[in-house]
Order: sequence, then C-alpha cells, then structure tokens
Amino acid sequence: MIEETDVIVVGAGFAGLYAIHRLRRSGWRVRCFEAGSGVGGTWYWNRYPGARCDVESIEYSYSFDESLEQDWTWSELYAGQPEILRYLEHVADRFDLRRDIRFDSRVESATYDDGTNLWTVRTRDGVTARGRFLVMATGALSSANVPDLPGLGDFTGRVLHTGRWPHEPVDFRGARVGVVGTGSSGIQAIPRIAEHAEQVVVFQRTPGYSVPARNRPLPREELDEVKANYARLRAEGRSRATAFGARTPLGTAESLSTPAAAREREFEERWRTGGFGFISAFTDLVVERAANDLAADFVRRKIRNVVRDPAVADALMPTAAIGCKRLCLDSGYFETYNRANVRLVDLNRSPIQRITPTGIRTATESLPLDHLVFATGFDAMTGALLAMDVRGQDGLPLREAWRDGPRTYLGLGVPRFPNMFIVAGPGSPSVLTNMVMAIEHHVEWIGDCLDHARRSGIVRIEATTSAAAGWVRHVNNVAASTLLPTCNSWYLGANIPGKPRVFMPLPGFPQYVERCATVAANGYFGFNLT
Ligand code: N01
Repeated sequence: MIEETDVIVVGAGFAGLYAIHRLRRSGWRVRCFEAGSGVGGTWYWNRYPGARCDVESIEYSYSFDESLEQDWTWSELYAGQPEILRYLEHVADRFDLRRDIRFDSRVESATYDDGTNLWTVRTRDGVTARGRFLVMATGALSSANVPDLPGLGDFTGRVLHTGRWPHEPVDFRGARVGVVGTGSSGIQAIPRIAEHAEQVVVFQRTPGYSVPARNRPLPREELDEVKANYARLRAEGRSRATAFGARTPLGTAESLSTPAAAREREFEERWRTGGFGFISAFTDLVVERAANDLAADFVRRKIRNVVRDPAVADALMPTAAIGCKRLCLDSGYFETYNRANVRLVDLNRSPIQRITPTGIRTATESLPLDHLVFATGFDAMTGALLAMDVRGQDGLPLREAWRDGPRTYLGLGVPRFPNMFIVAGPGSPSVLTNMVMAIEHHVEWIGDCLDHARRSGIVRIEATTSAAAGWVRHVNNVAASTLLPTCNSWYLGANIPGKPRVFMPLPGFPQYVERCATVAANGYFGFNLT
C-alpha cells in the first residue's frame, strides 16, 4: 500500500518537528519519517556524558509560539541534552505532532517522478509514501563518522560513538577508557568520563581551542526578565549587530588598533563571561590572521596556566587560526589533564597503528582499554542526505549531482531535484548560527513558498543550475573573506577521507535572511516555477 500525502518530511528533530507544525497550519497533509524511536534528532542521539548545547537555552529554543516561550522554564544557561530532549518531547505533545510521525523508520530512497511531479519515499521498515513535496530535515551533524582504523572489528571491549550513544547510562567505573577525538563532543565528554573511569586515555590528532562555557543555573528573576522581553531579545538575536542568530555581543573595535592593555582587558572580560562572545570581541579576529594570532595566543596562555605538566600543555597547544574550526565551549576540559587518571596521547608523535582485541597499539606502545569512545564527529551537512538514495529528474542520483561537492541555491533547493527542499542544508548559514533560528527561518520560507505555489497553481519548483552555481561561488567568496577555510575542518569536508573540499555553511545569518526575503518577494528568482 502506498501512503499518499502532500509533504513528506524526513527527520523529527528541531527542523522536522517545526516543519510538521508550520505546514499543517497551512492545511498541508504531512507525513514524517524518523529513524530514531523518538523525537529530538541530534538531542535524541547525542546522549554522551556532558552533552550540552553551546548556545544559551533561552535562545536555543523555538520562537514561533509565544505561549510555549512563556510556559517553558529552562534550568541552566546552557541546557544539557536531557533537558533539550524533554523540551522537544514537550513540543511534540503540545502541538500533537506525533500522529504524523512514523518512528523507527529510516528513509532509504526518495525518487522524483517527472511525469506526475511526485516524490516516492521508501523506508527500511517497508513503507512507501508519495507526496508532492519533500522536505529534508535530516540534520547537519547526524551522520556519525567512525574512522576506518585497522583491527577495529577485533576489539573485544565496548565501542561507542558520542553521536550514537546508548539510551541506558554507560558505567565507566573501574574501566580503562580510550577516547579518540577532541572536538566539541570529546571536550565535553572527557571531563565527565574521567570523573568515573579508572583511567582515561585521550587520543588527540589536532589540538583545539576551547573557551569556558561558564554554565550556571538560571535564577527565577533572570528568567522573568527574559520572558518579559522575549520578543525584543529574539529580534536582537536576528539583527545584523549579532550575525549569529543569538545575542552574542559583537565588539566594534579592531584588535590591531586597540592598545595592548585594553585588548587584554577585553579578552579577559570575555573569557570571564564565557561563551562564543570571546571570538567576537573585536571585528578583525576572524578575518585578519595577525588579529587572530592575538586571540589565539591569549587562549594558549590560558591553557599553559591551567595544565601543570609542561609537556602535556605543549601537546595541547593549538596552532591553527582560532575559530576556523568551530570554537569549543567547555566545563573544566583543560583542568582534566591535571588528574592522575587522565593521559594524553599525541597522535602526531605516536600515530595509531591498529586496534587490538584488548586496546590500541600506537607507534610507540600498546595501551590496554576496556571501552573505546569515538568522539570523531560527523560526515557533516551532506552525510545524511547522501546516505539515502535520492534521485531527481531523469533518475539523476544526488550522489552524482554532488560528486564534486554539494550544489544548492540558498541552501534550500537543488537543481534537477524539483519540489525538494533542505532545512539547514549546505549553502545555508545553519551551523554558523543559532541552529534553531536558522531552522525556523528555513521552515517558514519553505512553508510560504509552498503556500504561494498552491495559490498560483504551480506544481513544480526547481532551483536553476545557474542560480546554484552562482550561490556556491557566493558562499565560497564570503567564506574566503574570513579565516574560516584555512584549516582542515568539517565545514570544508576535510574530516572525511575523499570528501570534496567545498566550504559548506554560509557566514552571515542576517544578510542571508534578507537575501531569501528578496528572492521570495521577487517571484522566487533563481527558481523555475511551473
Ligand atoms: O566532531 P569534530 P564533534 N583519528 O569533527 C578527531 C557540534 N557539537 O562531534 O581535528 C584521530 O568537531 C578530530 O581530529 P582532527 C559542533 O558544531 C556541538 O566533536 O580532524 N582523530 C577531532 O578532534 C561541532 O563542531 C556541541 O584532526 C580523529 C574529533 O575527532 C560538531 O558538532 C557538542 C579521527 C572530531 O571533532 C562536531 O563536533 C558537540 C581519526 N581518524 C558537537 N577522525 C555543543 O553544542 C576524527 N578525529 C557544545
């Protein structure tokens, strides 16, 4: 039997849930398929110890419904994974979203039919659904990357990935735990695992920068103040003065023309406050290497002050431009290396040779381990989309269309894949913003576009090849005006062997929002509407 609907949504995280709600409000019939057994997406899968958002909870939450904003009470400045998941479960119940979601239902293929202008979706659990529109709400960081290390299959202990963490708590007491990877996930998990494990061995390939999160409980009075001014706060977050979709205060001076003592005071103040504000202390930090060096050097001095063993501190010194990989926020990460039960292995000096049945053998030693935790990130932005067999016009596989890297227009549409929209896709600001604001924006834009199509009798919406080519150039030009493309980050696809190097997210959320509004107001130029 084929399920017939208007819009098929893939994924029930922040994006998919809001897509169901927004599209239903316009009277569309929606069917959503979700691979997990519950809602939540990122926050369903990433249950590792210490998992916490790096955007403030009062901003990393939906703004589309005022009563939801007023009713929900966040307990901490930066919400932990369990609280965010509870929030999304609440949203699913509050807006009765579950009735349109099929859980444990991984989409395997999506095929467009030129004759009927319909998409057919097939899932691993045997469902076939057909709809006019396809909304990919599959997440930017959802396809877990486990490195192909020799011998991995022989390991007799437990193998875990931060992005696929089991539902039941993992008991690390008395265990020797190896953690591979020191990005945002590793930096959050390592201190928490070290509190329980007998020994933690951290395998670090590239040292990274991290700024204290300074997480804290949110007192009642502060929340009351936020709730009394929520609309203004959200508007500030979206304004050009922030660039990030959250109120992170942007400095207005250049670091290079600020006297050294004043510059140091500003860095110190932002370090004390914690959060991403550190990297926006001055206007030139992410565009001028000499300015960036000043901020990087400040963080390196902080690491040296915290880590007692000078050899370990040396190994933890990052050298790339700060911010060119996603800046990490931590709670006691560098301090963890002062613990007697934590050891750092610098893979540049001593690379992993193979995983053995009982641990890891590096070029210089064998380390016995009971658990192996991969905090090795994701095949970002394209991984989840390309894991499905998506076929557009004339059966064109998306994998083929994107062989040299993803090509989208506005991050929303793909040439030759009519009536398919991506939420927070490559070419959109997504991961360079407060994701929830970006998601709400995309979903509303897509909803408005579909409503327009229905009103105008349009059955097919397709980004043009030239618009997408221009957009890819635009994204890469904007990125090239910053230091963002200067290191081997997942923004560039550099973390996945063989992945084409194309800078995927677009810096500058407010400018992007304006551009999308202009496109819509002018007959959706860059799209063919027929
Ligand atoms: O993944 P990552 P993540 N051998 O790709 C290493 C968001 N997030 O899951 O740098 C050895 O950043 C890799 O080394 P290198 C956030 O946007 C947010 O930590 O490639 N090591 C790196 O150290 C973030 O940016 C939050 O040399 C290998 C690590 O694994 C994004 O998700 C929390 C390796 C991967 O770091 C991804 O973060 C968590 C190999 N073969 C995540 N392969 C918050 O909100 C990879 N590595 C706070």
